[in-house]
Amino acid sequence: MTNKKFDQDKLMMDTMYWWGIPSFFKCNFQESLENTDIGFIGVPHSTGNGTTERDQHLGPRAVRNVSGSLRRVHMKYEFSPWEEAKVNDLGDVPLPEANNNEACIRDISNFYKNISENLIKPVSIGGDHSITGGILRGISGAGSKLTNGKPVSLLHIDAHTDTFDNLDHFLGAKDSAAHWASFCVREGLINAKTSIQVGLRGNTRTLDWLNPSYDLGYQVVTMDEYKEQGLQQVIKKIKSTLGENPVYITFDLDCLDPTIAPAVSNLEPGCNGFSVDEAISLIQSVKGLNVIGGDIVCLMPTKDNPNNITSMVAGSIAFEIMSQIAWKMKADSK
Ligand SMILES: [Mn+2]
Repeated sequence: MTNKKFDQDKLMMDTMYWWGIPSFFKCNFQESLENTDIGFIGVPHSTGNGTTERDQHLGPRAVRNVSGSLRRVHMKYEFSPWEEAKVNDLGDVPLPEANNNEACIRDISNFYKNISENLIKPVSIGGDHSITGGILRGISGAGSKLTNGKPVSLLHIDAHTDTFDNLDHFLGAKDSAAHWASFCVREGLINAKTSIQVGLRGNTRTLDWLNPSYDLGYQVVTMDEYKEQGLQQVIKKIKSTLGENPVYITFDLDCLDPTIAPAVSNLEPGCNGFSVDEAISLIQSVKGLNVIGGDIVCLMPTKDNPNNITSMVAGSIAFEIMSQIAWKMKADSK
């Protein structure tokens, strides 16, 4: 078989998720950090959220498995992100002390310091939501090359605030999935005043559950407020909040309606979550902004439907975040 024919055949087969080696989006897999603008990274961590079944470390593998079929062009922006940026699968963060949350967060942070040093914009697949704390310790704030030493403006789409300052620990985890959104503000990694939490919902355990977010200075749009104000108004609010700062997007899959994302760790079945269209539109608020990275968290593959719908949705969200970064690179190169 000639090389040309093989290349043509491969091009055809590469669109099948079940053919070949399952890297993220069938990207080139490399452990070296060379020649990379955007890096997909797996963070197989699940000891930062002990409230649920502990299967969130299986998330990266599940998204790798299905994401080959999501290697597509961006119809709305009319471009191919894969052609605008050098995008590679950089593998998984090694977490040899997997059952020790604090050790894992330290290891995640060290891994991502190296990512930032190499000016790679990471799109990470978790893992529970505590990974965001480790990632931001690596890539944001004083000394960060990716943010020029600044804290990030955070676009946080989630059913929960993750600012549970009142808890000393979360079933033993301190730098936990319930704490990261508060300690990152105190450590100068997130500028809360230019950050926004969107989609908080459900009947909570206490009436004052939003107070720590307000006290820290976050802009907050609960699901009830979203329904009152409408999508366009909230998009305006996101844009005006984030401003021209370096932006980080963190997407907790539990912000979605449980019917389209059943395999998440902290289901909120009491009221509707976002549709995929709404979630994608919220992410597209950052079009043209300096997005330095993002993550998708709380996937629980062992709870997924047989068609892997939650993993497919997680992959689609990862594609959207990556596309925002690639779009900005395209705009800047003109
Ligand atoms: Mn969360």
